[in-house]
Amino acid sequence: MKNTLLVALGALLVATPALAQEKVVNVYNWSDYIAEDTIPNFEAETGIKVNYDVFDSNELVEAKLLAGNSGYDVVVPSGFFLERQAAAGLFQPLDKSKLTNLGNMDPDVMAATAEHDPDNTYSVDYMWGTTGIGYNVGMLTEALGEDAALDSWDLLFDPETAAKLADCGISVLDAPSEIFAAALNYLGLDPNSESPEDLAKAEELVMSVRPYIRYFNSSQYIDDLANGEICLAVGYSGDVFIAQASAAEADAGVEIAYVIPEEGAVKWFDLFAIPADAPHPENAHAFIDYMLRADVAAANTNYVYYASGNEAALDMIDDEVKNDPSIYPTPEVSAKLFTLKAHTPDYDEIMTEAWQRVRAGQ
Ligand code: SPD
Repeated sequence: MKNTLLVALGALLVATPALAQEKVVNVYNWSDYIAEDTIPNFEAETGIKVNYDVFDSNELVEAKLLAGNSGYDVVVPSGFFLERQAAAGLFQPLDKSKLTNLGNMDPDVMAATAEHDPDNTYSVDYMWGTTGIGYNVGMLTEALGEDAALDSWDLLFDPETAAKLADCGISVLDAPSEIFAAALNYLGLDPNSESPEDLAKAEELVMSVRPYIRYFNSSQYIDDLANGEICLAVGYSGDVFIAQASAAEADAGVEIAYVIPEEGAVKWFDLFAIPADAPHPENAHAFIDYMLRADVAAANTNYVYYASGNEAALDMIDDEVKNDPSIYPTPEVSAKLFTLKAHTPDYDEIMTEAWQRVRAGQ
């Protein structure tokens, strides 16, 4: 009798996950990507406790999702990774009836993210941005001279220029798809090329400046730029602005700038999605819906300086953020931006090998 009851109870829990759900949501988001009070406000409003983990690379999220049983309810990969993750069945379709704030989204952003996720079946945009160059204005002027052009990928990819910056410190994102895409674009090749010959040319270019690169990391550069430990970082737009704001606050004479180089740069979208095996899908929807509220989306963008995918938030986004062309690029600059497509497994393999050689410098 006791056993029958236990089995029946177990079956009920499996059949009705919503009933069984604890008031918990496990979120895995990029580091430095949310306002300080967003999580406490959500918890106070909903009674749902947020376990919040951070990552600084798409590869890390993908590895966790592929391993399965990540325990995460909400993850935030970029579109060009989500594209193949969705195809591999790693997400559950969003239940749009539970996303009451979906109507706040910018239709242009929805159309752009539908290129990665047709009909936005599995995902909705959080923020978007570019991968460009952050630099210390004083240090670069001193190393390169007053008249040096500070708006070109030459700063990284021209060996003569990079050599002059080696002492003050260059950092590069540990993000092979993005760095090789920037290199291909600089060489006048298709940034989405999967040709091994093109990859070899991109590798050769990055290798030519490898001796001048101090490190590869996708988050350390924020503090290092702000403190004057490095003078140039290939980085994500908002992260460079965070460095800029903390340098200004420290008032120690460090001035940081961000540039979308004239040759063009990657534009990416980071998307909320719910893993297929998420333990708390109801709470995941509640969390995503909260993040889609106009006031919440505006507060996050005002704090981290990335463009919001939320159109209704625009009125509440600070003028200095929404009028900054490095955050919300003008149509002229936008025309130079390009998006990335998911790589095939075969290309991924040779690209990863090439990246290991670049990192090792041999
Ligand atoms: N600190 C937040 C960084 C967000 C970066 N998103 C990266 C997208 C990669 N293409």
